[in-house]
Amino acid sequence: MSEEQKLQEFEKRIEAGDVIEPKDWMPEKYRKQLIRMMSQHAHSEYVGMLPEGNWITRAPSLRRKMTLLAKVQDEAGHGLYIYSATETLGADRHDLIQQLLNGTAKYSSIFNYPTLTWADIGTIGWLVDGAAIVNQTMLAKCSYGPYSRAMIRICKEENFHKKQGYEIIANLANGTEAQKKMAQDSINRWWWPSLMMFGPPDKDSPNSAELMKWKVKLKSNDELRQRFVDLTVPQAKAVNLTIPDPDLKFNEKAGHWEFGEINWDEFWQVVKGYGPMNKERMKVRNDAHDNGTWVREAALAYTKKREKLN
Ligand code: FAQ
Repeated sequence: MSEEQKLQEFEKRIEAGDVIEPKDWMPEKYRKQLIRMMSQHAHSEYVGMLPEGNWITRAPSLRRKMTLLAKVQDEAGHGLYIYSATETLGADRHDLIQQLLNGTAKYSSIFNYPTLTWADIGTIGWLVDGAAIVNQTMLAKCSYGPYSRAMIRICKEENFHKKQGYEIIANLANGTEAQKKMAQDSINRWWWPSLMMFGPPDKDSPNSAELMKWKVKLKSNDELRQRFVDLTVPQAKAVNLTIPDPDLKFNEKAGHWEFGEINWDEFWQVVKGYGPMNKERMKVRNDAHDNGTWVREAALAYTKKREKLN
């Protein structure tokens, strides 16, 4: 079969809703797009541990500390599932991690903002995990088997994360004036960066057309962003907190919440490495990697010893 015929067969399978598995023929560009997107996703889970990890020692109760520890560990697990899924496409996770550490790989812009108060831990669970769920529920139905299966489990865990975050925010919102103020301030700071998580507007998204053609993405950046806003505005109202957007209004006819202009200059600055916490995140990630060298060496020595014995 010629390459052209193979591509036609592949696209027919995609059209029919087939799931593509690692040993199936796939166009090189599909493989490359998946490695790009999945590795960025894995890096995001990995770096995403840092803003919250910051608060483990300062959690206000034992219950909150246990929950936060479990959540941060879950994020590490998500990174590992996705790095593994990326390896089914022929990528080597050591290369990918190296790209993250030397600053040549992208990861989600959201993790370059600081966690200034305890309320930020609630807001991250509610808004950031909430946005991740909207995006990843779609990816759980994507055309690449290992990625879609990883997403099913990840979404289940993210749902727990979202609930714990919303619970923190609801408690603060019903607490003292100072607590309510802290919750509101946190939402004011995280709302717009959360909308940016969905990526640039469709008209400026170079990868979307190809990803949608091959059913990696089933919905566009703007469609998912809108879904997130529609789901989240009523949740904010339910706990009497305000979304920091004077242009927010419900369009009865369309059945959607219309929202104001996103600051895309800020988004691109953060993506290019100039966000408030980019340098700090990379330093902490690199230090953790260096400090873990002895663990990797010990694990490798143990494996080699066992191989010799067998
Ligand atoms: N940040 O053409 P598009 C989480 C880049 S996981 C940084 O629209 P695409 C869990 C994009 O890579 C959060 N860069 O790209 C958690 C591309 O650059 P490239 C991560 C961004 O791929 C919660 C360029 O801009 N989730 O939160 C961003 O079609 C709490 C042009 O953009 C995923 O990764 C951004 N926000 O759509 C963990 C989900 N947006 O590669 C801890 C999987 C775009 O051409 C605590 N990924 N860029 O140089 C996706 O769904 C997609 O990749 C999008 C971007 C929607 C993120």
